[in-house]
Formats: sequence, structure tokens, C-alpha cells
Amino acid sequence: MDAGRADGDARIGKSATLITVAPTGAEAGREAAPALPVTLDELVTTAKECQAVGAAVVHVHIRDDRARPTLDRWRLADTVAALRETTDLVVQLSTGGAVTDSFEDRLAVLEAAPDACSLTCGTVNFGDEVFANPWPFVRRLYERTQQLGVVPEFELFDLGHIATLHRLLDELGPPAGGRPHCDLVMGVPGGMPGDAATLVQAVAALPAGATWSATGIGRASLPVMLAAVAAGGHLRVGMEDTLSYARGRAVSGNAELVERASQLARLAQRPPMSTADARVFLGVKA
Ligand code: KMH
Ligand code: ZN
Repeated sequence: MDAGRADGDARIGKSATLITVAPTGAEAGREAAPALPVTLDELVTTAKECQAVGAAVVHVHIRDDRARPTLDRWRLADTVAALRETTDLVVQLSTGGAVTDSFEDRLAVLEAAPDACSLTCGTVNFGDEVFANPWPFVRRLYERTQQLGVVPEFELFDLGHIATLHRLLDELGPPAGGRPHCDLVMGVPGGMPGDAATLVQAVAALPAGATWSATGIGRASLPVMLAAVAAGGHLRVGMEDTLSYARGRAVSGNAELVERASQLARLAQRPPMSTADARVFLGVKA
């Protein structure tokens, strides 16, 4: 691990809620969601709005000039630079990309030098597609995060992914940032269901000392958010994960999803974590 990186401080997470916004994703198009940010300007505007209402981390997928998902490395580097210039958010690049992206392109995402990245711990059926994450790829990706000092967030779509997370830590040691921080991604058709009972089981299976957030996909969004807050976890929301704000009402923008998560966090007496605290919590270099 890069010697300049700090170890994350889990205690901050007891009194504050880390809110991550995932504004875009790689699946939905503008036709399904007119408010989806697809240009760099739109992404930056959304990121600023979301920071203002409580987000501390931005999980980033980018689009090309025709609004198709891309892992173009120059575009990724420009995006990291633009978000750093205009916000204080922890910049977490997706290494999941789209189901069609190659392993090499997904590994190369780390060369854009983000603060953090997502790291999915196993293959999962993904609707009618397969999101492929075989063990040798997961291992290589994890090793590269350790070499570069990029703090991984372990994306867990299924209980079996937690077994792979244990194997990674056992074989390769702790992550950059010092402590495993996970995101339970619940309610993907093909992954674990988005309900409170499954969330409790998943949390019980995490490595000792791990911290975690949860993300509910589609209609799992609200039950997972409520269960995560009740169980002392952190939250990820955004238009990557849901395009409905309520029954029959489309999301008007990412900020309203973050605002709702922030209200819930305040209600639970663990208000949104500041961006400065998020860096300490995750062990990201200032
Ligand atoms: N777009 C999905 C295939 C991640 O960002 O790391 C994968 C995904 C996970 O969204
Ligand atoms: Zn993603």
C-alpha cells in the first residue's frame, strides 16, 4: 500500500452516516430518464447539488458523446480532475463498468487515479445479462488497488460474494485505507433480495471490523435504505440504482434522492458525514 495513505477510522461511522451518490450508472438511457446526467457538465452539476444536500462520495460511471457508457481512460481522468476541482466529494470510479466491458478496460480504470473504486466480489446474473467477475480478475483488481493506494469499496451482490471477500483479505491482506468497506447491492434480478432479513444475514457474514453501506435497486430502494439505517449502516442512493422516487413518480434528479437519505440519517441521529470526515473514515489521502 502507498505509505502516504492513512488508515480509515471506523469510529466516525458510529455518529454519522456516509452517503454515496451514484448519479448515472451504465444501464439506463436518457429516454428512460430525462434527468440522467450524461455529460461531464451535467455530472459536475449533479455532484455539486448532491454534496450540498449531504453526499460525501460520488460513485462514477461516464458516458461518451452519444451518451453510451464508456471506460475511455482520458475521459475518466478528465472526470476525476473536474470533480476534484469543483467538489470535495470522495471520487469513487466504477470498475464494474457495463456488462460488455473487458477485464483489461476495467482494470485500466485505476490508472485515472481516483480516490476510491468499486470492486465487485463475484459474478452475478444481472437481469438477462451476466456481470462477470471471476476470481482471477477480482484478485488482480484488488492487488492493483493495493499497489496504487486506491481505496476499494467491495460491492456484494450476493452472499457468496462475501466468501470471496474473506478469501481476498486472507490471501492478500488488508485494503488501501486499512479496513474493508463494503456496499451491499440488493435487489438486482439475479442477486440477493432487497429485504431486511437478507440485509441482517449479509451484515453478520462480513469480515470482523468491516464497515458497510447498502443500496437497494429499483423498488428495493426504500426497504433497503430503511433497513440499513436501522442496522447502523451507511447509504448509497442515486439514479444508477432507481429511477422512481415514489410509486408512479419519476426521480427529478439525484439531489432529491440524496436529500431523502439525509433526512432519514438525521432522523436516526446519525447525520450525513462531511466530506472531510468521509476521507478519514475511508482512509483516503486528504
Ligand atoms: N453496471 C454494472 C454491470 C460497479 O459500478 O462497480 C456493474 C456496476 C457495479 O454498476
Ligand atoms: Zn456502478
